[in-house]
Amino acid sequence: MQKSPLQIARASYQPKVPRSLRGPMKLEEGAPTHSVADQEEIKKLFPNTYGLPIINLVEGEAKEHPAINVGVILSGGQAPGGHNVIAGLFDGLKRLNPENKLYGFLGGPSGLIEGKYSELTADIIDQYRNTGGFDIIGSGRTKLEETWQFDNGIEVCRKLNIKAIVIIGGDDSNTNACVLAEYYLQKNAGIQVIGCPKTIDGDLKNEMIETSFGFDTACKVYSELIGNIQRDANSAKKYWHFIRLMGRSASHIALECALQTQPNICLVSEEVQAKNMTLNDIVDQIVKVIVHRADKGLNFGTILVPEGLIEFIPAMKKLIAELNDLLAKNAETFNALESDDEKRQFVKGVLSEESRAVYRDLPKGIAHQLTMDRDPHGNVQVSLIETEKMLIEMVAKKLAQLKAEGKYKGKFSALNHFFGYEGRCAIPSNFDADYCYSIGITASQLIVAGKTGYMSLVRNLTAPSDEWIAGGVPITMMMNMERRNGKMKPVIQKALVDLNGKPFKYFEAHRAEWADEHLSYVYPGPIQYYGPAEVCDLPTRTLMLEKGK
Ligand code: FBP
Repeated sequence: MQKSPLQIARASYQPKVPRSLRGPMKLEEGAPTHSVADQEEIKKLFPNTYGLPIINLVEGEAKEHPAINVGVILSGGQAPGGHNVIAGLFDGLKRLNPENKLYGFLGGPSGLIEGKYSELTADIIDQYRNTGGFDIIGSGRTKLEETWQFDNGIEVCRKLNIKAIVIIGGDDSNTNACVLAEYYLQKNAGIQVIGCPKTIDGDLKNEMIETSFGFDTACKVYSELIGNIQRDANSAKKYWHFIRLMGRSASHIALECALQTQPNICLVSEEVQAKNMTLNDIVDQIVKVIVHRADKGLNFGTILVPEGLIEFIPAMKKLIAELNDLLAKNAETFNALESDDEKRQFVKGVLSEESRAVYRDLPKGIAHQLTMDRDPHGNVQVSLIETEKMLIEMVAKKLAQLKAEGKYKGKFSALNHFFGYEGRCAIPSNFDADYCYSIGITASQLIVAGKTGYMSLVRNLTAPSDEWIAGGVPITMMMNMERRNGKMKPVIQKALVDLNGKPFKYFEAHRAEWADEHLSYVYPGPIQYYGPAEVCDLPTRTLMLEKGK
């Protein structure tokens, strides 16, 4: 297979790991933990995995370990670094006992249920070290929630003599990991389950998990592209670029990209919700900046739009919640309707009066997208909703009105972009390559120590990698009860942008200056893999600001 010079060079990159992971290790246990909310309910649902202590890995003595077989699953959307988690897990297991075996379940969680797997040998692992993508075994979004699925998993694991499963996924997949761990303990199945924090969205973070892997690389890729667009905008001086960024509900990606590139406008969904803004308020806010810049002869600019925006406009949020419930309850009737118009009429008939009015006023395309299939976790597929195009349409209309009233003399020519899939499989940055490899080694240690219901944890990430702290956090500690598919369910609490947090505060303090005529664009350029640490190893601005750096 032909490889690029960078692919060849990256194959021999040795990820940096914390000092504690370099030699033999031992586990130190802290105090018992509690879930972030709804403690009584979570405790009742997870009697065996609730309240476990936090674990730290420290240097220890070499010990002999009997050989074990482990299975690994990649779950959900791709995120740079997934292959390195698997490589770290593989190397960690082989170091503990060269007879240890690692099996990869193919195509995501369904591989476990259907018994589709392949053994991951050294030859295979070597081809995927420090590469982007999840293609080593593939990924999928099947939700593990039914007893028959768990029981199939037991049979498959027994056949392969698998003692532990590692699930690499986001908040929903790690919730599943915990449900599975609890079930296997209740059944005395002898199968441990360990989770790993993956998602470019950056919303799987909390007191213990400082960031999910993939966020760093994806944001750097998008920021490079945004920087390039800003330089183009500043050269041609004729387009407004509306750039929608992936990230599902939370605006972490948009905010991080704004911190890296200093665009003229960046919308933050969490702020829209907190200020109870309507779609019209958002349009007015954009128009104000465009008119102001036009007055100074600047008919160009950049606007970052988080993909989850629409869900955070309070009236829209209410509408989506109603749609989620009614689609879950009336799935059969709804799906039996043939035309889009019939579906629209049906929906209008069952919505509350307030939501009906919002639904009726939406552009048809957006209204249709809101009733399309949910993902297996019941989420609206926001990556399919073209919010940036809707905003361009609405802004153009408003500017035309202002022009007619003599209040706007500029020229508005807009281009739309959506950056998401471009960054999910990029070659992991040094940060993600090192972080993921360390997460993988840590998972191998949690497994041989017999732990289950834990997430592999590496923290202190703004310090040099030498000083990172590895260990495990009980997944139940991150849980609360939320409404999903019309029912209350235990789930890992999603981290949204904290409007009192330092990254948002920094953005808030500078955005007026970035919006104005003073050209403050920053051009981050491509990810650098080789060179000085201050260019190549820096974590995200979000993480640095959160840690007061
Ligand atoms: P995960 O939450 O599974 O990590 O997925 C992240 C993500 O890229 C979101 O940002 C996006 O909304 C979604 O996946 C897109 O899903 P799909 O890959 O199914 O199109």
